[in-house]
Amino acid sequence: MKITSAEFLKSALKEVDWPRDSIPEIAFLGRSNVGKSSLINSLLGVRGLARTSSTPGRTQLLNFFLINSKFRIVDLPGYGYARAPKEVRAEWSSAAEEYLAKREQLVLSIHIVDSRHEPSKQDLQLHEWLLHHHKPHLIVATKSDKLSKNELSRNVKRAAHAFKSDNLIIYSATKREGRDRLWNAIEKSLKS
Ligand SMILES: Nc1nc2c(ncn2[C@@H]2O[C@H](COP(=O)(O)OP(=O)(O)OP(=O)(O)O)[C@@H](O)[C@H]2O)c(=O)[nH]1
Ligand SMILES: [Mg+2]
Repeated sequence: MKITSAEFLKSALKEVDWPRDSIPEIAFLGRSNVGKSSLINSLLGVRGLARTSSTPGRTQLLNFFLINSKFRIVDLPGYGYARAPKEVRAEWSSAAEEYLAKREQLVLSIHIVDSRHEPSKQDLQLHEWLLHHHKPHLIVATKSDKLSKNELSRNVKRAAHAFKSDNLIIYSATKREGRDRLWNAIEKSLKS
């Protein structure tokens, strides 16, 4: 896909503040610090559009980006960030959950996992939830540049087994690996 424009629209937590139109949306979700915001930037080819950080919990709100005036990308807060205060943690996850459960124009959820690590309990729970609620989704194993070829192949097999899915996209935000495959999947979901 050719990106002609990519702009940050707004950050929001509660439903009343989400954009009120029917433009299709693609959501990015996954554990805190897994590389969601970096993936969005590399996908769009715009450095610094989504804020990234080496400290987990950087993205605390739902961030909406308008792409080509046609669809939106939504950067959701990460889960599993243990150091946040309990009340804050509850509010983040409930906002992300509320979004996933309610948003009618959500056409695809992109579930990002770290290719180095075995899927966590929360990764598997989220996957189960998406399946159970018939939400179109795909799994992206990112930070592939941090592994050797052998390690990567072993880990991807392990993740495919854990998620009971052989449809994982391997990605690297630094090397831009997997970008074309991911764009193809996004374009398909926007057409259907
Ligand atoms: N080597 C490498 N580093 C990456 C990659 N993707 C992300 N990172 C690094 O991982 C750290 C976290 O990235 P973010 O994109 O901020 O992660 P996030 O999932 O948005 O984090 P939160 O918003 O805190 O939930 C940063 O230091 C990034 O530079 C990748 O593909 N390769
Ligand atoms: Mg982020």
